[in-house]
Amino acid sequence: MNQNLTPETIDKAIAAFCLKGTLRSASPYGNGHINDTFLVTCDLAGAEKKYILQRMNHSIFQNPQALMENVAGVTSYLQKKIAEKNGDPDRETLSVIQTKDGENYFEDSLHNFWRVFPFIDNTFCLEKIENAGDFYDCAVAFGNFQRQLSDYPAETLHETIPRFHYTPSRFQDFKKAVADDPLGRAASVQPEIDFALSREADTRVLTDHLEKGELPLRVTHNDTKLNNILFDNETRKALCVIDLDTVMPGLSLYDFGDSIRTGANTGAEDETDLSKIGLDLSLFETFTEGFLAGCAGSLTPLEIRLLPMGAKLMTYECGIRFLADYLAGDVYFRIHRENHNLDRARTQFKLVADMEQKWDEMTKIVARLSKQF
Ligand code: ADP
Ligand code: GN1
Ligand code: MG
Repeated sequence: MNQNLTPETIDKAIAAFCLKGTLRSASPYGNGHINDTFLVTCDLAGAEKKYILQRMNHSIFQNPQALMENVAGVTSYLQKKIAEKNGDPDRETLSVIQTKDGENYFEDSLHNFWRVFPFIDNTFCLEKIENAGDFYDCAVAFGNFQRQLSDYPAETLHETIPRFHYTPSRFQDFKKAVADDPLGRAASVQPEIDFALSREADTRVLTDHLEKGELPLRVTHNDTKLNNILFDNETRKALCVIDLDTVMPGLSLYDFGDSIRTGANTGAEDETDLSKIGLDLSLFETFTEGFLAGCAGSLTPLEIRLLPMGAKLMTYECGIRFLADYLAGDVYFRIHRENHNLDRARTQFKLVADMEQKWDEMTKIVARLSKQF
């Protein structure tokens, strides 16, 4: 359990929400890097009723009220869309549980910010792709998520983390972390720093197209890693897109790229044996096919052509974010061991290097599949 959170603090937070039944237990849950997540189990007339309680990461999300306005707006919109298509709005999207005061979140006396979602039962999360069919479903689900939100009033969305995927700013932040080097770590990671610096020109490719008006700004998820999708235990189908904290205007290529980064990697994000890291071209193809199907013809020819760049840039960007955080003293991403963020940065850079080796194949796959859509 997070050191700063006592059972009393957690119980007080739970008591603020309109939950059904009497509280039985609350225990840490999931593998997210950002929020503190708890599975809350209540007893309702002998049956179990479960919820997800989260303490939002307030230093990362500086305006929890704006964040929850986004999440409440997007989830109620999705609920309507899913119901119109005779889907199950209770399982195919999150919904926000209100506090007893009718708010979307609860601020406690210690300045912690809490929210509750219904636990979507009989589901599982994947940390690694076990078969291509799962990855295809994931791609359709993320593509479909983007399409479902294509007519969402984007101007009502708050930017929960400014310039979240604006890679040129991430690059400047990275250079600042190298220059500041508060723990004197930079000298020991010079090859990784050089790898990142030598690819500066890439950082501007997508944003230049965006600024010239050549790429459309869409409502995107922006954090489409594999474990942000719940799969149905019974059907093994991708059921629900979760972790909606960064739903904001963005590029379709961000969502495509972040899924390739996490799902088409032959190894784990924090693998220490770099020989296990690489791009699985067959999974790249599977995801591309599913994403194009999920977006159902809504991507422009330039978006499609840039899909390999989306994959490379999201991987590179994540790598410089991990390395910057390692240099800064691990203040952003939760770590579970020494050098965890450095290990994560190394896998991302190895994956980028492998994509560069496989660039022609990636481009050919996209060109071939684009003819079908
Ligand atoms: P983080 O921002 O820290 O990644 P997430 O919102 O992704 O937090 O939640 C962390 C994990 O908790 C998810 O990967 C998933 O396993 C689980 N989870 C989150 N919300 C739900 C839910 N409503 N039902 C079931 N599991 C959930
Ligand atoms: C974080 O919240 P989570 O664990 O799904 C991060 C992503 C990174 C990812 C790297 C809000 O995602 O941007 O790509 O870690 N989320 C935020 O694993 O910074
Ligand atoms: Mg998550």
